[in-house]
Amino acid sequence: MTQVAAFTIEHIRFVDPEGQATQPLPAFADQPDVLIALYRAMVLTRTFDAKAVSLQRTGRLGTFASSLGQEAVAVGVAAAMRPQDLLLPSFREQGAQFLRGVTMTELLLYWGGDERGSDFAGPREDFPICVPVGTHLPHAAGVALAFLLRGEPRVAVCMFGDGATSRGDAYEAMNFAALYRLPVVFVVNNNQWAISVPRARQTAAETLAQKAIAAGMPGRQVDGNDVIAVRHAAGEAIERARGGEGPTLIEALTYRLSDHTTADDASRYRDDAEVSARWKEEPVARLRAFLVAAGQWTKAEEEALIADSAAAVEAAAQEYLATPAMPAAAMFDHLYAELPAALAAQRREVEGAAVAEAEAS
Ligand SMILES: Cc1ncc(C[n+]2csc(CCOP(=O)(O)OP(=O)(O)O)c2C)c(N)n1
Ligand SMILES: [Mg+2]
Repeated sequence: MTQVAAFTIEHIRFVDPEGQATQPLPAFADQPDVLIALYRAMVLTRTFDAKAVSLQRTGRLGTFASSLGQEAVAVGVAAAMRPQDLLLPSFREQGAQFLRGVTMTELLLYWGGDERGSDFAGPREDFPICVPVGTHLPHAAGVALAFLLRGEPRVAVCMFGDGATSRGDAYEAMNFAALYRLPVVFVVNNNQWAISVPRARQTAAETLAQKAIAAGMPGRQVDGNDVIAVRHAAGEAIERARGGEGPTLIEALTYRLSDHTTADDASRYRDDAEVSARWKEEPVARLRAFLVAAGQWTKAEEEALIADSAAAVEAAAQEYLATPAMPAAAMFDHLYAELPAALAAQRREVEGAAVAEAEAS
Protein backbone atom coordinates (compact mmCIF):
# COMPACT_ATOMS: atom_id res chain seq x y z
CA MET A 1 0.00 0.00 0.00
CA THR A 2 1.20 3.50 -0.80
CA GLN A 3 -0.14 6.49 1.03
CA VAL A 4 -1.17 9.03 -1.62
CA ALA A 5 -2.35 11.86 0.60
CA ALA A 6 -2.40 12.84 4.28
CA PHE A 7 -4.25 15.64 6.02
CA THR A 8 -4.40 17.27 9.41
CA ILE A 9 -6.86 19.77 10.82
CA GLU A 10 -5.46 22.26 13.30
CA HIS A 11 -7.38 23.90 16.13
CA ILE A 12 -6.45 27.47 17.03
CA ARG A 13 -6.94 29.03 20.46
CA PHE A 14 -5.15 31.91 22.18
CA VAL A 15 -7.27 32.53 25.27
CA ASP A 16 -8.89 29.81 27.38
CA PRO A 17 -12.32 30.00 29.05
CA GLU A 18 -10.78 31.50 32.22
CA GLY A 19 -9.34 34.36 30.18
CA GLN A 20 -5.73 33.10 30.34
CA ALA A 21 -3.49 33.27 27.28
CA THR A 22 -2.43 29.80 26.20
CA GLN A 23 0.29 30.97 23.79
CA PRO A 24 1.81 34.26 22.59
CA LEU A 25 -0.91 36.43 21.09
CA PRO A 26 -0.96 37.61 17.46
CA ALA A 27 0.47 41.06 16.76
CA PHE A 28 -2.88 42.88 16.49
CA ALA A 29 -3.64 41.93 20.12
CA ASP A 30 -0.70 44.04 21.34
CA GLN A 31 -2.88 47.10 20.88
CA PRO A 32 -5.34 47.36 23.79
CA ASP A 33 -7.65 49.55 21.68
CA VAL A 34 -8.12 46.74 19.18
CA LEU A 35 -9.16 44.25 21.85
CA ILE A 36 -11.41 46.77 23.56
CA ALA A 37 -13.13 47.49 20.24
CA LEU A 38 -13.82 43.76 19.84
CA TYR A 39 -15.17 43.63 23.39
CA ARG A 40 -17.44 46.63 22.83
CA ALA A 41 -18.81 45.14 19.61
CA MET A 42 -19.63 41.86 21.35
CA VAL A 43 -21.37 43.61 24.25
CA LEU A 44 -23.40 45.79 21.88
CA THR A 45 -24.47 42.70 19.92
CA ARG A 46 -25.55 40.92 23.08
CA THR A 47 -27.50 43.97 24.22
CA PHE A 48 -29.18 44.24 20.82
CA ASP A 49 -30.14 40.55 20.88
CA ALA A 50 -31.76 40.85 24.30
CA LYS A 51 -33.77 43.88 23.17
CA ALA A 52 -34.86 42.21 19.95
CA VAL A 53 -36.10 39.15 21.86
CA SER A 54 -38.07 41.38 24.22
CA LEU A 55 -39.56 43.32 21.29
CA GLN A 56 -40.67 40.01 19.77
CA ARG A 57 -42.12 38.81 23.08
CA THR A 58 -44.20 41.96 23.32
CA GLY A 59 -45.53 41.65 19.79
CA ARG A 60 -43.46 44.42 18.24
CA LEU A 61 -41.03 42.32 16.14
CA GLY A 62 -41.33 39.21 14.01
CA THR A 63 -39.39 35.99 14.60
CA PHE A 64 -35.81 36.75 15.65
CA ALA A 65 -32.60 34.67 15.76
CA SER A 66 -30.40 35.57 18.72
CA SER A 67 -26.62 35.15 18.56
CA LEU A 68 -26.26 34.81 22.34
CA GLY A 69 -22.94 33.11 23.08
CA GLN A 70 -21.76 33.32 19.46
CA GLU A 71 -20.80 36.98 19.35
CA ALA A 72 -17.08 36.26 18.91
CA VAL A 73 -17.62 34.52 15.58
CA ALA A 74 -19.43 37.41 13.94
CA VAL A 75 -17.32 40.15 15.50
CA GLY A 76 -13.99 38.41 14.97
CA VAL A 77 -14.69 37.74 11.30
CA ALA A 78 -15.98 41.23 10.47
CA ALA A 79 -13.07 42.84 12.32
CA ALA A 80 -10.67 41.04 9.98
CA MET A 81 -12.42 42.32 6.84
CA ARG A 82 -11.57 45.49 4.95
CA PRO A 83 -14.36 47.89 3.98
CA GLN A 84 -14.11 46.91 0.29
CA ASP A 85 -14.61 43.22 1.10
CA LEU A 86 -18.12 41.80 0.87
CA LEU A 87 -20.08 39.97 3.56
CA LEU A 88 -22.70 37.35 2.76
CA PRO A 89 -24.33 36.61 6.11
CA SER A 90 -26.93 34.09 7.17
CA PHE A 91 -29.46 35.11 9.83
CA ARG A 92 -27.28 35.03 12.99
CA GLU A 93 -24.45 37.39 12.07
CA GLN A 94 -25.82 40.70 13.31
CA GLY A 95 -22.54 41.34 15.15
CA ALA A 96 -20.69 41.22 11.84
CA GLN A 97 -23.25 43.37 10.07
CA PHE A 98 -23.04 46.07 12.75
CA LEU A 99 -19.24 46.25 12.45
CA ARG A 100 -19.65 46.54 8.69
CA GLY A 101 -21.96 49.53 9.11
CA VAL A 102 -25.48 48.11 8.95
CA THR A 103 -27.48 49.94 11.61
CA MET A 104 -29.46 48.36 14.42
CA THR A 105 -32.56 50.18 13.19
CA GLU A 106 -32.16 48.59 9.76
CA LEU A 107 -31.90 45.09 11.23
CA LEU A 108 -34.94 45.69 13.43
CA LEU A 109 -36.84 46.74 10.31
CA TYR A 110 -35.72 43.52 8.64
CA TRP A 111 -36.95 41.34 11.51
CA GLY A 112 -40.08 43.43 11.67
CA GLY A 113 -40.92 42.31 8.14
CA ASP A 114 -40.01 45.58 6.45
CA GLU A 115 -38.22 45.13 3.12
CA ARG A 116 -36.21 48.29 3.75
CA GLY A 117 -34.27 46.30 6.35
CA SER A 118 -32.54 44.48 3.49
CA ASP A 119 -31.67 47.72 1.71
CA PHE A 120 -29.19 49.12 4.19
CA ALA A 121 -27.48 52.44 3.59
CA GLY A 122 -24.15 51.11 4.88
CA PRO A 123 -22.08 48.59 2.95
CA ARG A 124 -24.11 48.80 -0.25
CA GLU A 125 -22.67 45.67 -1.79
CA ASP A 126 -22.87 43.43 1.28
CA PHE A 127 -25.63 40.89 0.86
CA PRO A 128 -28.80 40.99 2.93
CA ILE A 129 -29.59 38.30 5.50
CA CYS A 130 -29.98 34.85 3.92
CA VAL A 131 -32.60 32.74 5.65
CA PRO A 132 -32.66 29.76 3.24
CA VAL A 133 -30.01 27.50 4.75
CA GLY A 134 -26.80 27.47 2.71
CA THR A 135 -28.12 28.95 -0.52
CA HIS A 136 -25.69 31.86 -0.30
CA LEU A 137 -22.49 29.80 -0.56
CA PRO A 138 -22.75 29.53 -4.37
CA HIS A 139 -23.54 33.26 -4.42
CA ALA A 140 -20.30 33.89 -2.50
CA ALA A 141 -18.34 31.87 -5.05
CA GLY A 142 -19.98 33.93 -7.81
CA VAL A 143 -19.12 37.20 -6.10
CA ALA A 144 -15.53 36.05 -5.70
CA LEU A 145 -15.38 35.04 -9.36
CA ALA A 146 -16.50 38.55 -10.29
CA PHE A 147 -13.73 40.05 -8.11
CA LEU A 148 -11.19 37.80 -9.80
CA LEU A 149 -12.38 38.60 -13.34
CA ARG A 150 -12.39 42.33 -12.64
CA GLY A 151 -8.97 42.20 -11.00
CA GLU A 152 -10.33 43.79 -7.82
CA PRO A 153 -8.38 43.09 -4.61
CA ARG A 154 -11.52 42.21 -2.67
CA VAL A 155 -12.62 39.13 -0.72
CA ALA A 156 -16.08 37.62 -0.31
CA VAL A 157 -16.76 36.35 3.21
CA CYS A 158 -19.61 33.90 3.59
CA MET A 159 -20.97 32.94 7.02
CA PHE A 160 -23.30 30.01 7.68
CA GLY A 161 -24.18 27.38 10.28
CA ASP A 162 -23.14 23.79 10.94
CA GLY A 163 -26.42 22.62 9.41
CA ALA A 164 -25.62 24.39 6.15
CA THR A 165 -22.52 22.22 5.69
CA SER A 166 -24.77 19.23 4.98
CA ARG A 167 -26.30 20.90 1.96
CA GLY A 168 -25.29 20.23 -1.63
CA ASP A 169 -24.90 23.97 -2.22
CA ALA A 170 -22.01 24.00 0.27
CA TYR A 171 -20.05 21.26 -1.51
CA GLU A 172 -20.69 22.74 -4.94
CA ALA A 173 -19.59 26.20 -3.85
CA MET A 174 -16.45 24.96 -2.13
CA ASN A 175 -15.47 22.74 -5.04
CA PHE A 176 -15.89 25.59 -7.52
CA ALA A 177 -14.10 28.12 -5.31
CA ALA A 178 -11.08 25.90 -4.71
CA LEU A 179 -10.81 24.88 -8.36
CA TYR A 180 -10.68 28.49 -9.56
CA ARG A 181 -8.71 29.76 -6.51
CA LEU A 182 -11.41 32.30 -5.83
CA PRO A 183 -10.97 35.06 -3.23
CA VAL A 184 -13.59 33.79 -0.82
CA VAL A 185 -13.56 32.71 2.83
CA PHE A 186 -16.20 30.30 4.09
CA VAL A 187 -16.91 30.54 7.82
CA VAL A 188 -18.97 27.88 9.58
CA ASN A 189 -20.52 29.09 12.80
CA ASN A 190 -20.63 25.65 14.43
CA ASN A 191 -22.99 26.38 17.30
CA GLN A 192 -23.59 22.63 17.78
CA TRP A 193 -27.27 22.74 16.78
CA ALA A 194 -29.39 23.09 13.66
CA ILE A 195 -32.69 23.86 15.36
CA SER A 196 -33.22 20.52 17.22
CA VAL A 197 -30.60 18.49 15.32
CA PRO A 198 -27.36 18.22 17.31
CA ARG A 199 -23.97 18.30 15.63
CA ALA A 200 -23.49 14.56 16.25
CA ARG A 201 -26.55 13.80 14.12
CA GLN A 202 -25.62 16.27 11.41
CA THR A 203 -22.60 14.50 9.92
CA ALA A 204 -20.31 11.52 10.48
CA ALA A 205 -17.27 13.72 9.82
CA GLU A 206 -14.98 14.32 12.81
CA THR A 207 -14.74 18.02 12.04
CA LEU A 208 -16.58 20.36 9.72
CA ALA A 209 -13.29 21.99 8.75
CA GLN A 210 -12.22 18.82 6.96
CA LYS A 211 -14.98 19.34 4.43
CA ALA A 212 -12.50 21.74 2.82
CA ILE A 213 -10.04 18.97 2.12
CA ALA A 214 -12.12 17.18 -0.50
CA ALA A 215 -12.63 20.49 -2.29
CA GLY A 216 -8.87 21.12 -2.32
CA MET A 217 -8.49 24.04 0.04
CA PRO A 218 -7.29 24.51 3.62
CA GLY A 219 -9.72 23.89 6.45
CA ARG A 220 -8.98 25.16 9.97
CA GLN A 221 -10.83 24.92 13.22
CA VAL A 222 -10.83 27.79 15.72
CA ASP A 223 -12.17 28.25 19.21
CA GLY A 224 -15.16 30.36 18.24
CA ASN A 225 -15.53 31.67 21.79
CA ASP A 226 -12.05 33.19 21.61
CA VAL A 227 -12.48 36.36 19.57
CA ILE A 228 -8.71 36.74 19.24
CA ALA A 229 -8.48 33.32 17.60
CA VAL A 230 -11.39 34.07 15.27
CA ARG A 231 -9.96 37.47 14.30
CA HIS A 232 -6.55 35.89 13.71
CA ALA A 233 -7.75 32.93 11.60
CA ALA A 234 -10.17 35.08 9.61
CA GLY A 235 -7.45 37.65 8.97
CA GLU A 236 -5.01 35.04 7.69
CA ALA A 237 -7.64 33.47 5.43
CA ILE A 238 -8.85 36.82 4.07
CA GLU A 239 -5.35 38.07 3.26
CA ARG A 240 -4.46 34.69 1.75
CA ALA A 241 -7.49 35.00 -0.54
CA ARG A 242 -6.61 38.59 -1.40
CA GLY A 243 -3.10 37.47 -2.27
CA GLY A 244 -4.41 35.11 -4.94
CA GLU A 245 -3.93 31.91 -2.95
CA GLY A 246 -7.56 30.89 -3.00
CA PRO A 247 -10.30 30.09 -0.50
CA THR A 248 -10.24 28.75 3.06
CA LEU A 249 -12.88 27.11 5.20
CA ILE A 250 -12.90 28.11 8.87
CA GLU A 251 -14.92 26.15 11.39
CA ALA A 252 -15.57 28.25 14.48
CA LEU A 253 -16.59 26.11 17.46
CA THR A 254 -19.12 27.86 19.64
CA TYR A 255 -22.48 27.16 21.25
CA ARG A 256 -26.03 28.46 20.74
CA LEU A 257 -26.96 29.52 24.28
CA SER A 258 -30.36 30.79 23.12
CA ASP A 259 -33.32 29.07 21.55
CA HIS A 260 -32.92 28.59 17.78
CA THR A 261 -35.21 31.58 17.26
CA THR A 262 -38.03 33.19 19.18
CA ALA A 263 -40.28 30.59 17.48
CA ASP A 264 -38.42 27.75 19.23
CA ASP A 265 -38.29 26.27 22.76
CA ALA A 266 -34.95 24.48 23.05
CA SER A 267 -35.80 23.05 26.49
CA ARG A 268 -37.93 20.51 24.62
CA TYR A 269 -34.88 18.84 23.08
CA ARG A 270 -31.75 19.64 25.10
CA ASP A 271 -30.72 19.47 28.76
CA ASP A 272 -30.32 22.54 30.93
CA ALA A 273 -27.12 20.97 32.26
CA GLU A 274 -25.55 21.07 28.81
CA VAL A 275 -26.44 24.73 28.39
CA SER A 276 -25.19 25.66 31.89
CA ALA A 277 -21.84 23.99 31.20
CA ARG A 278 -21.49 25.95 27.98
CA TRP A 279 -22.12 29.25 29.75
CA LYS A 280 -18.66 28.78 31.33
CA GLU A 281 -17.06 29.06 27.87
CA GLU A 282 -18.90 32.06 26.44
CA PRO A 283 -16.88 34.74 24.67
CA VAL A 284 -17.85 38.00 26.38
CA ALA A 285 -16.88 36.98 29.93
CA ARG A 286 -13.75 35.36 28.51
CA LEU A 287 -12.40 38.51 26.87
CA ARG A 288 -13.48 40.62 29.85
CA ALA A 289 -11.49 38.34 32.21
CA PHE A 290 -8.48 38.66 29.92
CA LEU A 291 -8.72 42.46 29.72
CA VAL A 292 -9.27 42.88 33.47
CA ALA A 293 -6.30 40.64 34.30
CA ALA A 294 -4.16 42.68 31.87
CA GLY A 295 -5.19 45.90 33.62
CA GLN A 296 -6.91 47.17 30.48
CA TRP A 297 -10.51 47.23 31.67
CA THR A 298 -12.06 48.64 34.83
CA LYS A 299 -15.39 48.31 36.59
CA ALA A 300 -16.19 51.93 35.74
CA GLU A 301 -15.51 51.30 32.05
CA GLU A 302 -17.70 48.22 32.18
CA GLU A 303 -20.56 50.16 33.74
CA ALA A 304 -20.21 52.95 31.17
CA LEU A 305 -20.21 50.43 28.33
CA ILE A 306 -23.36 48.71 29.61
CA ALA A 307 -25.13 52.07 29.89
CA ASP A 308 -23.92 53.27 26.47
CA SER A 309 -24.92 50.01 24.77
CA ALA A 310 -28.37 50.04 26.36
CA ALA A 311 -28.89 53.66 25.27
CA ALA A 312 -27.79 52.98 21.68
CA VAL A 313 -30.03 49.93 21.42
CA GLU A 314 -32.98 51.77 22.95
CA ALA A 315 -32.54 54.66 20.50
CA ALA A 316 -32.53 52.19 17.59
CA ALA A 317 -35.64 50.46 18.94
CA GLN A 318 -37.45 53.79 19.22
CA GLU A 319 -36.45 54.75 15.68
CA TYR A 320 -37.68 51.39 14.43
CA LEU A 321 -40.98 51.65 16.28
CA ALA A 322 -41.52 55.20 14.97
CA THR A 323 -40.94 54.18 11.33
CA PRO A 324 -44.28 54.16 9.47
CA ALA A 325 -45.05 50.69 8.08
CA MET A 326 -44.85 50.09 4.35
CA PRO A 327 -48.14 49.29 2.59
CA ALA A 328 -48.78 45.53 2.48
CA ALA A 329 -48.33 45.50 -1.31
CA ALA A 330 -44.68 46.50 -0.83
CA MET A 331 -43.85 42.84 -0.21
CA PHE A 332 -44.16 42.28 -3.96
CA ASP A 333 -41.74 45.03 -4.91
CA HIS A 334 -38.29 43.68 -4.13
CA LEU A 335 -37.79 40.33 -5.81
CA TYR A 336 -38.77 40.62 -9.47
CA ALA A 337 -38.01 43.31 -12.04
CA GLU A 338 -41.32 42.27 -13.65
CA LEU A 339 -43.88 40.47 -11.53
CA PRO A 340 -45.10 37.08 -12.85
CA ALA A 341 -48.82 37.17 -13.64
CA ALA A 342 -49.84 35.16 -10.56
CA LEU A 343 -48.02 37.51 -8.21
CA ALA A 344 -49.29 40.58 -10.08
CA ALA A 345 -52.82 39.29 -9.44
CA GLN A 346 -52.04 38.83 -5.75
CA ARG A 347 -50.60 42.33 -5.62
CA ARG A 348 -53.83 43.77 -7.06
CA GLU A 349 -55.82 41.75 -4.52
CA VAL A 350 -53.75 43.11 -1.61
CA GLU A 351 -54.07 46.66 -2.94
CA GLY A 352 -57.82 46.22 -3.36
CA ALA A 353 -58.15 44.99 0.21
CA ALA A 354 -56.20 48.03 1.44
CA VAL A 355 -58.50 50.41 -0.50
CA ALA A 356 -61.60 48.66 0.83
CA GLU A 357 -60.27 48.86 4.38
CA ALA A 358 -59.51 52.56 3.98
CA GLU A 359 -63.00 53.24 2.60
CA ALA A 360 -64.67 51.29 5.42
CA SER A 361 -62.86 53.20 8.15
C1 LIG B 1 -33.32 25.47 2.69
C2 LIG B 1 -33.89 25.56 4.06
N1 LIG B 1 -34.33 24.47 4.69
C3 LIG B 1 -34.84 24.54 5.93
C4 LIG B 1 -34.92 25.74 6.58
C5 LIG B 1 -35.47 25.85 7.98
N2 LIG B 1 -34.35 26.13 8.88
C6 LIG B 1 -34.10 27.39 9.31
S1 LIG B 1 -32.71 27.48 10.26
C7 LIG B 1 -32.45 25.84 10.13
C8 LIG B 1 -31.28 25.19 10.82
C9 LIG B 1 -30.01 25.86 10.48
O1 LIG B 1 -28.96 25.33 11.27
P1 LIG B 1 -27.52 25.87 11.11
O2 LIG B 1 -27.12 25.87 9.68
O3 LIG B 1 -26.66 25.09 12.05
O4 LIG B 1 -27.62 27.40 11.56
P2 LIG B 1 -28.04 27.98 13.01
O5 LIG B 1 -29.51 28.18 12.98
O6 LIG B 1 -27.61 27.00 14.04
O7 LIG B 1 -27.32 29.28 13.11
C10 LIG B 1 -33.43 25.23 9.33
C11 LIG B 1 -33.45 23.79 9.03
C12 LIG B 1 -34.47 26.87 5.88
N3 LIG B 1 -34.49 28.09 6.43
N4 LIG B 1 -33.95 26.76 4.65
MG1 LIG C 1 -26.07 25.59 13.95
